[in-house]
Amino acid sequence: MVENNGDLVGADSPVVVVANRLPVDLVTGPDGQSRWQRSPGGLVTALEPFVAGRGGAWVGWSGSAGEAPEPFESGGMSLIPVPLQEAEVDRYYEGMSNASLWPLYHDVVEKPEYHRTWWDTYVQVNKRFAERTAAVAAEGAIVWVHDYQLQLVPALLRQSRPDLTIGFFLHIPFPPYELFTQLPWRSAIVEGLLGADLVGFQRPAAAANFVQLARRLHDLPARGQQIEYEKRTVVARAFPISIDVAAFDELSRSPEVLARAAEIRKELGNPAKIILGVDRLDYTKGIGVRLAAFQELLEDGVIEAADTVLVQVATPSRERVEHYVHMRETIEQQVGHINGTFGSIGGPAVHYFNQSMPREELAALYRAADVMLVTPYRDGMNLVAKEYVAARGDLRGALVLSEFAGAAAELKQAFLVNPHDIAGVKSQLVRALRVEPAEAAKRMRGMRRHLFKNDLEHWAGSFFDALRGRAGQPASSDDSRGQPGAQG
Ligand code: ADQ
Repeated sequence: MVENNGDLVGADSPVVVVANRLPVDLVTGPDGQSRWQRSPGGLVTALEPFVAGRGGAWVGWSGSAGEAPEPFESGGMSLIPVPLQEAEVDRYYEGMSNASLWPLYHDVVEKPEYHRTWWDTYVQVNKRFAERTAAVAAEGAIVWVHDYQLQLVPALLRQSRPDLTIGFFLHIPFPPYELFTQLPWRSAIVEGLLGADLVGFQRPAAAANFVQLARRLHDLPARGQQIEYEKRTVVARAFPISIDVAAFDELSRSPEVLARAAEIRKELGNPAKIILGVDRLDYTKGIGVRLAAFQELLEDGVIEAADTVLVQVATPSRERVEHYVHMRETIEQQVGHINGTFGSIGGPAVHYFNQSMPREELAALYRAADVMLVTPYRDGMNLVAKEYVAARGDLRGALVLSEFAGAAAELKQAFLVNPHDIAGVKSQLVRALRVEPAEAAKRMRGMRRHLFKNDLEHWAGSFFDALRGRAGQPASSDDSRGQPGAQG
């Protein structure tokens, strides 16, 4: 066991979150001084109440390569930076995480690359995260590890600290046996995850894929959501992530956001219909599909650029990974082609922004948009779809949503589409553009009712409850209540 160092910030933490990134970013203020600022992400908001104020710690990378800062206190939490050298960022993060695991777990939308040097670094970095965690976790602590960058941490941690209760949550999809097994290091990853007491996924189907892998690849006894492994029971089940629904609802009703929404409409030339896409610029998000559907509808004469515009906001992302550079060029060419053909002076058909936007501006865009287009080929959940619904307290607007987003299992009243079927995307988009207000309101009301019951606090709370329930005991039969096997 790694001995706790009493002098260390965060030593003896009863709750530890482990994630690739710390919940803060280093920003330089107007006075030229650098300081840590809480990251805008929803995950921080969701986990903070369970970590802060309980002497909890968060282990993660600061976001800059090189030497790591000393552990420090922030927002009631002890933050424990894990150092990553430039070459490790290349191999562990951009390589193994984002060019091997990311495409493999997203149905091989792009071809994953496998390199032994990337894998070796992934193992090395996972060890470092596990060591840091072991050094700060109190005896019998609860540890919650996040996402595909850290899949070996549960087993590494259990080796040195069998006293801990370990949970793992995968934010992205988990592929079926037939795809997963192409990974040269498939057994190591499955064994890494089996180090946890509770493995959480976005959808029941992903949990079922994992149970099946354990059974077929490792010949382990498994039933329903439970896998027997090394005299322990590992539970695999779905915990669909959500957003702070009430906060987004409130923000989108504020006079400032409503005024900005009206202004956006005006700035766009008061078109009859505004179609909106908001994504991280990623090949899994299907941005090209929606541009193609929009273009064909213009060509067919079903819609006219003079009264129907598409606004696409795409946050720059992973710009050092090759697939992303190529995709960005393709999308920008597509936008250029549509505007060259259908735009007019001062009146483009597609308004494309390769930028990140403040939440207030996003809320105003959601509020201004008649149709929200969310068309990923595969997505763990997709929070944008949930944000749009949360922003439509006026019960107007229509959501077109890919069946392959985790959110589709919950937002059943959306106009669901198969993003591989462009004719289907076109016809659902037209339906959404022409939906009667009464039907739109009925759909929106149903989706909002679901979201208000299943918000971010509910997600984090139910994971922590399930994890605490696993502390020092074999799984009870209650763990398998109401969780279907392979569907979803
Ligand atoms: P992501 O792939 O990043 O997350 P998503 O769930 O859609 O995808 O979340 C994106 C977030 O970024 C949203 O909150 C959105 O508002 C914000 N965002 C997007 N574009 C923006 C822009 N231009 N400016 C500012 N903000 C922008 C991964 C998985 C998802 C899973 C989440 C959470 O891939 O499937 O839902 O984790 O588990």
